[in-house]
Amino acid sequence: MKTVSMAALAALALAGCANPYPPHQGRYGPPADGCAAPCTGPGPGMGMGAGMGPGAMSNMPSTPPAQVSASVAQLPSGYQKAAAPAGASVYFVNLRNGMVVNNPVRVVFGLSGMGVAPAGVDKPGTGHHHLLVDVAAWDANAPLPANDQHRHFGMGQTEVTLTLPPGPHTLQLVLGDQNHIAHHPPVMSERITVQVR
Ligand SMILES: [Cu+2]
Repeated sequence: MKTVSMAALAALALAGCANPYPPHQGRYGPPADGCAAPCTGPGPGMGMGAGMGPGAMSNMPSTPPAQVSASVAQLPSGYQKAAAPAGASVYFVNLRNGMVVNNPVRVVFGLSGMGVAPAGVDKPGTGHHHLLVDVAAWDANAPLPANDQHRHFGMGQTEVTLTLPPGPHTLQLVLGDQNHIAHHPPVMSERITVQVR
């Protein structure tokens, strides 16, 4: 009984991962990266996820993924997008879907398989962080806008503390190249919802 239940959970998690993110679009869900974990809770390289198994997170409704355009290696302008190595991932170090948080909200960005470089620096295998707040759709083939909903960390910052209006807010991390364009394929985190008190 226990085995069946676990298998069913795993199948659900895998289905939830694979459907919204075809392999050419995203990279945070492949089974090799631990699909079942990042999709439902703790991602790679997190110390605080140990006590939060799938059971603890199962009560929290998952956040619908953002609509992301299918990434192309080369833009119509001829611009060659920066390549992301296989297995690269970006993730929230200290936040999980469904968390209740107080202002100001500290958001720590995690990155594995790539390095952080300031905007404007052309170095293969690097990028800078972008935090998308309440963004339901974005273009993987254009520079990310710069505004309160699309926050750039072009100095190479790996965390931010921000004040958000009370209520639910979605958060997603996207790595961008020196020109603020997502890599190919995009390196993006799970989209999560936090409840700000
Ligand atoms: Cu940027």
